[in-house]
Amino acid sequence: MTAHDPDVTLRVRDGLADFTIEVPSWAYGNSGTRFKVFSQPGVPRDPFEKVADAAQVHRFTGASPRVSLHIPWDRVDDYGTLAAYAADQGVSVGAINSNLFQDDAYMLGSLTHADKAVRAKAVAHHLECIEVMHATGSKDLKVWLPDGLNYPGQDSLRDRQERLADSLQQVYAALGEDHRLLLEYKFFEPYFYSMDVPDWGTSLLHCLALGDKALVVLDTGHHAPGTNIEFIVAQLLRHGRLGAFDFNSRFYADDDLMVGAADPFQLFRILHEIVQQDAHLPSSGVNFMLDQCHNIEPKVQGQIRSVLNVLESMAKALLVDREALKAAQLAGDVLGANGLLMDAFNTDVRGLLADQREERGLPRDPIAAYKASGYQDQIAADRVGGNQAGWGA
Ligand code: LRH
Ligand code: MN
Ligand code: MN
Repeated sequence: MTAHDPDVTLRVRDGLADFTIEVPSWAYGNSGTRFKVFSQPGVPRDPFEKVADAAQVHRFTGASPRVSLHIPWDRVDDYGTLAAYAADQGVSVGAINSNLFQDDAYMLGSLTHADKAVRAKAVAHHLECIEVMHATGSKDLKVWLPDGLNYPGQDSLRDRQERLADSLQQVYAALGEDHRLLLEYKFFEPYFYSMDVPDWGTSLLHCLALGDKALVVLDTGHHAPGTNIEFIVAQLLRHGRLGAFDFNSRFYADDDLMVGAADPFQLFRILHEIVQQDAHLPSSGVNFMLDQCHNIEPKVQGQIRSVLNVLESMAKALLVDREALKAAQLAGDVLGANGLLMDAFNTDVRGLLADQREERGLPRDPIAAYKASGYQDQIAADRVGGNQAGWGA
């Protein structure tokens, strides 16, 4: 297979026509590990500057028109002004992420806490996030629950699920008509014995109890090593409950490295399941987001690279000849079916994507164009005293 066959070119162009990737506001601030946060020149000093950086990613890729916010990291006095600024920059506000992991009150839990007053505080935080959604036009409330236990016996596993169901119900009831609640799972960290939403099954059960507007978020870094993530994708799509991805890549834990950097083949396998169920089309409602930190690499460039990595992988997934694959599968042609996937994965689509960008008036090489634009030098000169990702920025 070559990427230049006319029908292949068309399939990729059509498949990517309305495919977008949402970028996170927190990717542009300084970040690091628990050992060291590195400072980089020109990092944003406030949410407006984060939005400006996010807009650069869209300007050069044409594929990332939304930026997710994290509250309170991106708290501002007037969210309408922030949304208007985003629109001026050519992007819009995407998901609103709540934050339950930076308050002393939540040491033993937030939405699951044994004390009703702490649960009420955590629910109230989500009501604030819903207000932000109304003010910015955001449709997705994204909840990652950092609650869990470090020691067996520390609290009742069962009671925590009951409390969580009750808290989530209160949040769900406050959603606007066209809002969705996206519930993210993670199997470990910040607690290490048991997390309260450790896996897709737990997230799905809570979503099913809540109603149609509750969907699961799959963060690719939140599974045990070796987990077959594409199976989870296929299963959630089958039930119409895959709300969003947090894309990133990992070698060991929740590394938050650039998507497609550690295991491009896994990304391809995931996107193959997406394409098989037409979930790359906006009508599927799946929000493809990045959730990454660029600790040691330049941040805007890191985001551009990540968007390109997803587009490349998606283009390869679109190359797979669905009819031929189905025929091989039904015929029990093991090697034929596997060969169709491997051919697609091994096809170099970079030239094809550059051609298609050019057709749309975008740069063939977005990273080179960004570097040549002078934006990075400008922000390094203009912004003195940029902040850590999240905290205070
Ligand atoms: C938790 C997580 C979640 C948070 C983000 C900062 O590990 O993936 O999505 O909101 O990191
Ligand atoms: Mn995440
Ligand atoms: Mn994470």
